[in-house]
Parts: sequence; structure tokens; C-alpha cells
Amino acid sequence: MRIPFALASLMAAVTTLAATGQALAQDFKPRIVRFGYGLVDDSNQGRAARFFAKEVEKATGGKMKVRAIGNAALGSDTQMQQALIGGAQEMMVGSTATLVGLSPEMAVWDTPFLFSNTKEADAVLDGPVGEKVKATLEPKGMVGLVYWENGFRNLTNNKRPIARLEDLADVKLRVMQNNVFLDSFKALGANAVPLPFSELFTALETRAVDGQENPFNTVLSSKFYEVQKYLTVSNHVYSPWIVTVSKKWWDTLSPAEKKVLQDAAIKSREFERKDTREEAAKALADIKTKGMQVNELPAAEASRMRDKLTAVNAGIAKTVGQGIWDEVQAAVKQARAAK
Ligand code: TK8
Repeated sequence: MRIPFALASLMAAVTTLAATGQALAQDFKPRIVRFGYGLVDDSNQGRAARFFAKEVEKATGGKMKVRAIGNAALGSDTQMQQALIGGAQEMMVGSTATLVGLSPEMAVWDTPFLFSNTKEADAVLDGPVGEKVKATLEPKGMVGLVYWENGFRNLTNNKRPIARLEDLADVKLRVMQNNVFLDSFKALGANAVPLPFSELFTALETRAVDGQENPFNTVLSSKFYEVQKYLTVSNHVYSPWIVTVSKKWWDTLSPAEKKVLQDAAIKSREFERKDTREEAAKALADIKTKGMQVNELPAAEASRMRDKLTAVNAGIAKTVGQGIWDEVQAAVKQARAAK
């Protein structure tokens, strides 16, 4: 009897599926994966890193052990990137913003007011242009797996509530090590100082800087409320995190091992975004309870800020290339229309 082609390929697929379904412990080599991140263990970043670790261990019958190592114990974002490139560390998660020195295209996510909500962010980051930007890491020695949510960034400082644009004038503000952030806050008139996140708490505590900007979640988990008095809700930019793997190490993995990491990364993305959003929704109340004075940037001032910040857009388009810039703008438009 001749088996029709379609049926034959279906049978082949089922056999393969059964085989991968049985991809059991013996198919995986014992491996230790150091997965570094910058925030404290008790943070949205830490919780998601541990979730990822568990998924990988489960899927490999405990053969691949992921050590989630927080607190920048393995180094700042840029130091860990170098360790991944050199093959001295396997994985990390950190801000896309700190990758701009390696992959200029990453700067597109630093565009002020690019996304107006998380739905738009998810659609664009997980869509074709998000993938394209992620892929620019590979020739640089890193493999991007997924984007996680850091979140919408807000201002904190010790001088005064930011009620008008001019209130930023003499504020020494820590920014991420990235020219878009530096230019943005210079454009707003602040005295912008680039610093790695790992040095930020001490810099605030010793008053080496007056302020910083990060999502509510990080203000809470990093206890910035202990060293910062004012929080101004500005939502000036949406900040993604990205989970990356050392390309050197990735190339030593079997297809089954790569699949385990990719699948676990996608599951971790769902977990992380849900967890981060739940935390963000109640964070402002928590921040007030911790004693911070919170103000909303008045709408008129927000639009003045927006005008000043969009002045940096031309520079971003130049950095990332007009093609990527246009694709991202089109994807945002599409996501906005999809409501
Ligand atoms: C954590 C950083 C942090 C970022 C920053 O390593 O540096 O302000 O928001 O999340 O990547």
C-alpha cells in the first residue's frame, strides 16, 4: 500500500514529536548557566529570572542548571555584556539602553514617548521590527531571546517636585549610559550624569547626584524611597529589558538545548510582564506609604517636555538608521489602530 505523501509527512512529524517529547535527561549535557541581572533578588527582574531557571531545569530533567545571580554581582549591564561576548558568562538580562554602544539600532527603544501603553509596546517589540532589532546583537556576540518589561520611567529627585520644565534646571540627574538619555535630559535642561545602575543607590545616598529616573517597580525594589524625597509621574519613556545569551556558548548547544532556552524565555516573558504590571499597578500607593512625595507632571508641562524631547528624535533616527526608524513608527501606528 502506498502511503499518501501528506500522511507520510504527518507520520514523520508525529514520530519526531514523540522523540522530542522523550527528549529526556539523557539528551542533555550537565551544564551550569550563570544568568546575571542588575536589580536585587526581590524584584520583578529577580522573580522572572528564577522563573526562567525553574522552567529550564524542569525541561532538561535538572541537567541544565540556571543560577540566577542578581545585585549586579556579576557586574554592571555593560560588564556582563562583555563577559557574554567573551564567553565568560552564559546569560544576562538588562536594559536595551545599555546595549546601544554595541548595537546602535537598540536606541530606537529609547525614543521618548514612543509607546503610549503596554499593548503597543508588546505588539512592536514582539513583532517583526522588534525581532530585527534583536537580531543586530548576533554579529556582536550575543543572542537576544526575548524582551521583558522594565516599564515606563518616572523621575525622582531630592531637590523639589518637578512641576515645571524649569524645575529640572539645576538637578544633577543620573541617566543610563547611553547618548539618547544623555541628550534627552540635557535637552530638558537637567545636569545629566551617566552612571551604571549598580552605582546608583550609593550615588543618591551620598548626594553625588540629586535624582534618577526609573519605573515605579525599581524605585520600590531598589529602595530609592530611602534616599529620594520627590517622585514626579512623567512616563517619559518605555524601557524594555532584553534576555541575552553568549553567542560563543550558544554555538556549543544542541538544537534541543537551544529550544529549551527559547521556550523557557517565551514563558518567562509572559510571567514577567504580568508580574511587573501587577506590581506597577499598586506601586504608586506603596511609594507614598514609604514617604515619598508624589506629583503628576501637569499636562501643559508634560507637553512642553514632550516638545523638547522629540527634538532628539532626528538624532535617534540617524543613529538607528532611517529604515528601522520608519518601521518602528509604522508598527506603532498599526498597533495603535488595532485597538
Ligand atoms: C538594571 C538596569 C535598570 C535600568 C537602569 O541592570 O539602569 O536604570 O532601568 O533596570 O538595566
